[in-house]
Amino acid sequence: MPFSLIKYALGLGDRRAHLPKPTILQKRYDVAIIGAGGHGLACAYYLAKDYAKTHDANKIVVLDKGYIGGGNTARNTTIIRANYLTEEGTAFYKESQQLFARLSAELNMNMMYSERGHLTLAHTDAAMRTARWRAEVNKHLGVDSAVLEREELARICPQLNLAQNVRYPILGALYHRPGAIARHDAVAWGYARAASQRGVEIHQKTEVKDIIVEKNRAVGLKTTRGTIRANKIVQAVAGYSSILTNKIGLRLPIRTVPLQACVSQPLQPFIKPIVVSGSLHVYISQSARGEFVMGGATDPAELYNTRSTLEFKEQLMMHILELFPQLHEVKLLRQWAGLADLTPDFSPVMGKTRVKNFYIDAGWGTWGFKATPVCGKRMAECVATDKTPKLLEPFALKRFDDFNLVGEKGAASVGH
Ligand code: FAD
Ligand code: PYC
Repeated sequence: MPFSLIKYALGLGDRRAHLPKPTILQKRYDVAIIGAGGHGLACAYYLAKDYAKTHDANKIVVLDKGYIGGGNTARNTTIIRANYLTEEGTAFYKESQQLFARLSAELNMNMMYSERGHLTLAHTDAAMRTARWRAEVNKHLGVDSAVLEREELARICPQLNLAQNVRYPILGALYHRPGAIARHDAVAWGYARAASQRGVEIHQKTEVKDIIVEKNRAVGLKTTRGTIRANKIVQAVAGYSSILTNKIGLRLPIRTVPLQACVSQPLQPFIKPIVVSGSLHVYISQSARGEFVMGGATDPAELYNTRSTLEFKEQLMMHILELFPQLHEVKLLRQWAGLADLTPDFSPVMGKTRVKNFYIDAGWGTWGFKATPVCGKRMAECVATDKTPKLLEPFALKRFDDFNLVGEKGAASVGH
């Protein structure tokens, strides 16, 4: 355990869990952020911390129609990795992984960041080829990734069924040693508390109904608690992204579909790595509490609903039990869904838009939790300076007009 965490064991950590309550919504803010998920809160925190000279933290507001971290942040399965397929993606997620590794100390809250190793199984020659491709791109950018043959795979994850007389025999895997998991609500609450301690207002149960645009410039928001004016507006509402931007005629190339996951009863930890099979559309990891956290492919049709289905569970278990037959008597505890905002190239959309002073953070589909720190930090830079940071350039909304896509489907983990 790092020394910086020992203070929690001794009860010396920061115990101020509650946020100061903002009561009234002011009439005017410098920056208004829509969405108190990990992304909106991280952006508020880095704005308040890194740009205090130009942006008064007492004039930054975060608005959420629900509660802090209650959207996809609460529903995600917390896989953090940088083993992407493109140079742009790998460099971006690498910075996030580095920020995540220091986040407990930065926010003075235990994120339960736990490096497990991340295995992407290959069941076909094509999948082995993609694994080799990813390993080469990753190594080139200083990200620890390697292709494993079956013997090494058996050493890293001896619990995995490597028998060849099964429906989908495993040929090998991409191994990403720094692949990690963390505690999702600690991430949201850590950023919320740290932003709020710097003066940022966070208003829950405050839905944004419309964005006010005058002469192609975003100037305010209509909310369920009244209208506010703001110099700059950031939208970080994940699955609901198109609903809001459609109101101002800004079309996003995004489809919203449900993504489901589930968790088992806890067992004593015995599987260390995170195991993903892109071909079988399943993944599994064992949490610090011993629960198996499992997920599958996105639902096939567009829908704004977070219901759970029996088909999902049946499909998922069919393949999970082929990979880990020893789990056949383990009981499921809970099942849930979130809303994935999918882009055509499986990469996010971040930065400025054609509407002046309106910044977008969207298109996070099934992959955005791992990006929370880097996206927050770089979006804050973009908003504060009104310049697009180098790391965000490839992810501009404009890429869909220029056909300059950042194709990450082959590294998406979840099937689509
Ligand atoms: P959210 O956490 O969804 O926050 C958006 C907020 O905006 C919500 O709180 C919502 O209430 C609010 N909002 C919406 N509309 C309005 C409005 N009009 N007014 C005010 N507020 C509004 N990613 C990974 O990297 N690794 C994973 O392992 C992983 N697993 C996943 C598993 C599942 C089942 C799901 C559903 C997603 C998974 N993801 C994963 C993706 C990840 O959860 C999201 O990309 C990420 O949480 C997005 O964060 P966010 O802060 O942008 O959105
Ligand atoms: O992006 O690694 C990921 C992921 C795994 C499960 C859902 N998303």
